[in-house]
Amino acid sequence: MDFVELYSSMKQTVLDGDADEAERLARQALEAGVPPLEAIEQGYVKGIEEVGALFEKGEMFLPELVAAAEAMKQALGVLQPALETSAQGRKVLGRVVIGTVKGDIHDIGKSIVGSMLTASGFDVLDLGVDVDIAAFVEKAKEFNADIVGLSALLTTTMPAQREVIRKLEEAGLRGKIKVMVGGAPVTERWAVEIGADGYAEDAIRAVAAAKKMMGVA
Ligand code: B1M
Repeated sequence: MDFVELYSSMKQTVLDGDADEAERLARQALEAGVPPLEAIEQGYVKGIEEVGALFEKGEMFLPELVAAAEAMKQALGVLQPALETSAQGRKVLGRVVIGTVKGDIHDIGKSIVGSMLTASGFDVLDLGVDVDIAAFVEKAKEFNADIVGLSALLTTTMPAQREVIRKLEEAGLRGKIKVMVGGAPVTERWAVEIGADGYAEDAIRAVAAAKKMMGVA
């Protein structure tokens, strides 16, 4: 099977919500030497994007969306550790606390961004999803973070990004901690409006933005 065919099968496993097959193909890809990020982006992400479009048009429903996300996560369970191993033994570029904001349980993109930052030499503390505004501030202090990364996938949860920035300001931490925002509905314009230090459209750009914030770009 060539890579193009493999990517197309990966996409299909997400559309079918077939978690076992998604995982099997992820293992096959690693054995064949496919770069993990390429498998994620050329294969599984294409599937979940199509699922999102079908869901929006009312041609796919919530149970199918859940199954598709499960298939994607099962594959990521195989591919993410492979992404992250490339960071071992390297100099730490910075410390990042990342999470999906309050009210929002979308974790796929945020986790890819976290893995890519790890792979690129950042120390990352992933707080998970539906993270309280105050928890970002507390954990950033505890972890001695240089950057707080806030992911939001819903237009209704984007305002929580602004709230975290406010709380960091109130805690007197904004001079020390940079804030990066992202997620499908988030834009550069929104980032500027809420006073974030950076925005990234995808995981590769998130690494570039984080490096820039640390002055290592
Ligand atoms: Co949801 N969902 N969902 N969903 N879901 C969207 C976001 C939606 C656009 C679908 C649609 O209608 N087309 C829509 C939002 C509409 C809106 O607000 N405008 C939507 C909705 C409505 C909902 C529910 C409300 C549905 C319902 O219950 N009726 C519900 C909300 C639950 C909640 O959070 N409270 C819901 C639930 C779910 C599932 C649980 C079923 C599942 C998530 C499972 C999981 O994550 N464990 C799910 C999924 C899978 C999606 C879609 C289809 C795919 C999201 C995804 O994983 N994309 C999504 C459609 C879409 O986005 N087009 C949709 C792949 C991922 C790699 O991309 O997350 O964008 P993404 O991350 C990218 C970049 O955005 C960026 O880099 C990543 C990697 O390249 N990035 C960052 C992300 N975070 C970053 C942070 C950074 C920097 C970059 O710095 C810190």
